[in-house]
Amino acid sequence: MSQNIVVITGASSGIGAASAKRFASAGWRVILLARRKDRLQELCKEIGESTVSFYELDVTSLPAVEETFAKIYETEGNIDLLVNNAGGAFGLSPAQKADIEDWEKCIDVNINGLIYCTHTVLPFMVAKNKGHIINMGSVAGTYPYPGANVYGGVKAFVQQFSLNLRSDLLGTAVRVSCIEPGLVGGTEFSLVRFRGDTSKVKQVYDNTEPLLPADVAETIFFCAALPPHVNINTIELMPVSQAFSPLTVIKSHA
Ligand code: 8X3
Repeated sequence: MSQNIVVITGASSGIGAASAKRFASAGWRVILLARRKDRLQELCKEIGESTVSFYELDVTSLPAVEETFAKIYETEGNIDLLVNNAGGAFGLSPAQKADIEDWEKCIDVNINGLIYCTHTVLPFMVAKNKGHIINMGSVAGTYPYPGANVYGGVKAFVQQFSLNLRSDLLGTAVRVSCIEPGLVGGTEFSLVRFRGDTSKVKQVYDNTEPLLPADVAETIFFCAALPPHVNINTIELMPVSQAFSPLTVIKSHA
């Protein structure tokens, strides 16, 4: 039987890197995509260069995405699984104070990057009648919270886009899943969100036990490893230490 091939975007750290390790440990061939070449090189060395290779890629450039996937198909012959993991949040300001550049960046990486990769691989997967796309959503796509504004909006897009892909792909054997984690520690998510302000990052994770990248990677692997007739549409996961707040009402002063 031929080796399964997974392509992971945003693979240089956090959930992407943990997923690379999880799939490699199960005997998959892993292709890493990200912007930071030095990190990708390190990860390749760590996992083992016979199992893993990488391409430097900014997913927000459609020509670069198309060129990179063309190279992958030429070299590898096939992609069994695409994990659309690249994404992130930029800032946590209330909407009325947010930078428009942060919103644009958020839309660019979380939506454009994801649809560019998806649009590029889908025709190949449908032609083979085989393949799986796993998109990284977030609890922010379902539950609003102060400061999430556009980040919550793009993750709601990822959730609904994933379900809509299922509608279009009905009648094919191509699978689509959306994984929606809550608080995940051990990633650069908050460091990016707070522009490197480590004291703010510390406040988010201090004295709590968040999910770890390996927990999310295990969930992604679970979806991929199920028999081909099973499609996980959506999985939402949170640490036990996280739950919902009540709706808030402001009382006027008497
Ligand atoms: C990250 C989860 O809760 O920090 O997507 O928005 S959360």
